[in-house]
Amino acid sequence: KQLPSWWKDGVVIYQVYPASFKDDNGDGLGDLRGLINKLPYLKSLGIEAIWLGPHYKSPRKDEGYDISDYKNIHEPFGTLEECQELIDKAHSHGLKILFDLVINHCSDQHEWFRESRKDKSNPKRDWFYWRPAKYDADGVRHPPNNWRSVFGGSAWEWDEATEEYYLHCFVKEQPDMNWENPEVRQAIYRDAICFWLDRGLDGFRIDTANFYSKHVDFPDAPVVAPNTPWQPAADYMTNGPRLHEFLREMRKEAFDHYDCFTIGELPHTPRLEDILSYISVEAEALNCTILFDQMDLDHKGGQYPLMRTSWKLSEFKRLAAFAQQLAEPKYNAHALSYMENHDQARSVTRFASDAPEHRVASAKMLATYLLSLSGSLIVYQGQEINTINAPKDWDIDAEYKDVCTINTWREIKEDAEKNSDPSLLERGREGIQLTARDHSRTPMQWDSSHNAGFSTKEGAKPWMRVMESYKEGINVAAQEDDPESTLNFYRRMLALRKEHKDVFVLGKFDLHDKENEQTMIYTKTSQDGSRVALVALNFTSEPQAFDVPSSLKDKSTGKLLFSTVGGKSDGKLEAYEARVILY
Ligand code: TEU
Repeated sequence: KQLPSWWKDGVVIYQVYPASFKDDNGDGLGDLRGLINKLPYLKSLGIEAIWLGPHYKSPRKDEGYDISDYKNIHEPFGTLEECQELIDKAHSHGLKILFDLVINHCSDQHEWFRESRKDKSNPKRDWFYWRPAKYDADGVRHPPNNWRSVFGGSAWEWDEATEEYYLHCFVKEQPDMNWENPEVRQAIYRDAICFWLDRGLDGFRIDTANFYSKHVDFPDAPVVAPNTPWQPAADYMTNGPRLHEFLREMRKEAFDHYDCFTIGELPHTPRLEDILSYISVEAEALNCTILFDQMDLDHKGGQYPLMRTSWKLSEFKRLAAFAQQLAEPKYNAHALSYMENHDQARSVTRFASDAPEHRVASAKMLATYLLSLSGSLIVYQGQEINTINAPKDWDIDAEYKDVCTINTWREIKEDAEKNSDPSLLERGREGIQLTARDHSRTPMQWDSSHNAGFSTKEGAKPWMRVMESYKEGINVAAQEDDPESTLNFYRRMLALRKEHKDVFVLGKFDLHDKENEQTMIYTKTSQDGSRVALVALNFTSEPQAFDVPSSLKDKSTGKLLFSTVGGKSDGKLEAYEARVILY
């Protein structure tokens, strides 16, 4: 079978979060019309594809990851006709377009679940995981096991009417669909996948792609958090015994009928052999994956998902090198890298510095890193204008909207009170300020007008507070006019990536300073070995010495491609400088 070609050599994908990209009709939520009008902007960046976050009909308990109708659009975002127009106009700009595919769970308002919960004999009863309660010696009712939902509390919800629990790995309004039932799988292929590919869509970013097969004997998870009954259960919720079978079937029955690209999100999958078993060409399952370990380095260390953990640059680099292996021809797979998305706070704040004097250099340094990696890449909206996290003086209860933040913050407050531990509260607040998903969900900053140009209609109130940083040069219009802006740096770097495709897109990645905690020095070598790009990054606010790797020392041909701070070609990197030398 011939492989699809449009993504094979690597593509740069721009992720749009529909609620916060551009509000055209003035209701405070982004919409499809707003996005359609911004296609020329996206084209001007030099990206090749768009991934649109969930725009389907949804009660939005988890911002659209709870879909109540796969074949329809969330009304405030627009209509089916506008969606078709978006696909067609993206194509006429030469851009591919991917949607989000959220099929581990649906909304509790989806027709399938409404039927399922009606009564035990309903033909769709078995479309979800219904299980009886457990009763203890005192006759007290308990859920079937101790699994903690990813967003807090038990992963089971009691249904009063039919007196059984149903499983929800995420919030209770996101019931998990029973993939063990072949009718469910066929309905998903038909409604959620083929319906859109038939309309010209180019592929999907597949949400929680390793949750479809779980341990359906539902054993208790080991107790790691003794102060709560609900234990982290990712090992049981993901990568279950039938996952390969399900992914292959979905590929064969749906994706293989189209020239489409599939990016599967694989949380909790750190091992190379497991990853390859899903994404190598021989696996005939997914085309590539979104991995988590590198971007989770500074959080997810314990019981609460947003708690800050200390991270080391050496670990960051090790995980970068690990993921870049997937681009090596010997693995017959495809690599994909990212630094931000709608689940990850802003990279400048987390991995470099968002201080006013450092944020532009930081963003260019991180852009040099990301855009010099082999394979496909995702750039998240706002990343190209060095957007930073929301300021620390934002009141968590008033301004943060994400259900994960809200639940976690509630849990932390309760536990702090219960255990008389005010330091827990402080650590919780600090964690949220650094890593909450809300930071990447604030409205896109287009210009310096009211609401940063996101919602321009008179009286419009954006669904999330707009960050004041738009007044400090973090907006598209201001950066358009400045040749030295982060925005124009992204454009230049994306062009260089194409011009030197042999090293940047297809080259072999070799890390040269594994143990160093201040700098990241690596080479990208073309497959035939004839050309090398040396990338030197300073992750600190102090000047750092760097050594040209010995393999390059005797090459007299090294030519400075660029330095992000106009650096001289001496042996020191300035604060947050990125320098690239071509051999
Ligand atoms: O995220 C999958 C996932 O595992 C998340 O729990 C992630 O670890 C978490 O957001 C970090 O706090 C996907 C979507 O990207 C996310 O937006 C959804 O909320 C989730 O699935 C449920 O659909």
